[in-house]
Amino acid sequence: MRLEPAAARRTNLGLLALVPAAMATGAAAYAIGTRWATWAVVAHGAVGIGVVALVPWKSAVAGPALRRRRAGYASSLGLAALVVVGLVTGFLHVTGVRRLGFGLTSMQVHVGASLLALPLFVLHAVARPVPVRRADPGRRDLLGAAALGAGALLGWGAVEGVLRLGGLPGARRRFTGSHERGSGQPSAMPVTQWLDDDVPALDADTWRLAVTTADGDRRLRYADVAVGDDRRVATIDCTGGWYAEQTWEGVPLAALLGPTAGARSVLVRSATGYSRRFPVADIPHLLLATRVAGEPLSPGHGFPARLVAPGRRGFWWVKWVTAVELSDRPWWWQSPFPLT
Ligand code: HEM
Ligand code: HEM
Ligand SMILES: Nc1nc2c(c(=O)[nH]1)N[C@H]1C(S)=C(S)[C@@H](COP(=O)(O)O)O[C@H]1N2
Ligand SMILES: [Mo]
Repeated sequence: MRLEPAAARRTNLGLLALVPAAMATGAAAYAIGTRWATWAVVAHGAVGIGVVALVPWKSAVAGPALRRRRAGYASSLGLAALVVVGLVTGFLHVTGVRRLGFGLTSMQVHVGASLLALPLFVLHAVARPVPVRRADPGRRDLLGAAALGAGALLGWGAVEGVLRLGGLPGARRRFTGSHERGSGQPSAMPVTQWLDDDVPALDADTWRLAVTTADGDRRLRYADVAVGDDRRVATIDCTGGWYAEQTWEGVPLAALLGPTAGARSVLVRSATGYSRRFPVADIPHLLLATRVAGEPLSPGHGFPARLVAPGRRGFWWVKWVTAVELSDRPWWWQSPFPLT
């Protein structure tokens, strides 16, 4: 099939809109831990299916172009390969294939391939520019965009329908898209690090928790912290694509920190150097847990103490905590996603 130039242009423009929209909605689905995530997840699914819908048209553009071997065609093929890997792993995750082997989850490969595709996408769109005529989109451009939008939403609904009718595990994913793993049974819950942290072997006798407030510094021992018996049922939801509900037990951060007047954020640091900064308004919801399901934390899950941050995604739940400090920096003074 050979496309008329206007249809080829519409196809490329469609991808020019959809791929950045996929990146943005994917990132939002990652950043949001509350019910609002639903919107990002549904929009992301629909946008992703919109990309799939354009595959036949884009193939018709790319086929003849490939035979011309224009400069940069190899990088375009690399882009196509990464997008295909991203699409396949997106659907694998959704249908419930969580692990791919080599210690990788479908979701990790999905995000990894998509992020690698981003620079190639920018290069490609710059090297093969398509003029965007703002003034007068033609009737067929508008019809095409409307058909693509409707098809994408219908396609998303169809995927969800198939998951439910087929009784597939994907029908039971949380509003973030995550699958349940090890609720009420922490030993069955995955041990997950954001990037490259190793599980440290910390000794309860030598471990200290540094607490910094307006009144100065205190250093607490394990026994001082382990007396905390506040219980919270809360769901940890990893961006790697799993979640678990557990009963966590420990000391409320509010009790450790006392009055917060004058402070704007609290920094929670790990023995590994990993840290997250929270707005002071979060403090009433935060718990420094020493136990889960009635047992001390395992080393993998954060022994001696880890943060429980209900309503926030897993990467906020700092493990192996060694310091909590009130500070006058705003909480957003940090990378939106951890860098280690
Ligand atoms: C998922 C995103 C995309 C993929 C996987 C993709 C892939 C490809 C491939 C494999 C080719 C053929 C090899 C080549 O000539 O480089 C190609 C050609 C082309 N692409 Fe893309 N592309 C994507 C998005 C875009 C976008 C956003 C634009 C422009 C806004 C665009 C414009 C073009 C143009 C103009 C050609 C050359 C057509 C010709 O020479 O006849 N592509 N694309
Ligand atoms: C080129 C970029 C991307 C494309 C084309 C894409 C496409 C897709 C597709 C087709 C699905 C399956 C949707 C469904 O059937 O409901 C999916 C799922 C998902 N993607 Fe992406 N994606 C991209 C980038 C990203 C990025 C950058 C992130 C995160 C930072 C991300 C996070 C997710 C999540 C969390 C799901 C699961 C959603 C659910 O369970 O419904 N994606 N993606
Ligand atoms: N110090 C430290 N804490 C961390 C991480 C990390 O890499 N280092 N990963 C976070 C991420 S991404 C998640 S999902 C949870 C996982 O907790 P779990 O291993 O107890 O399941 O820990 C969080 N706390
Ligand atoms: Mo995570």
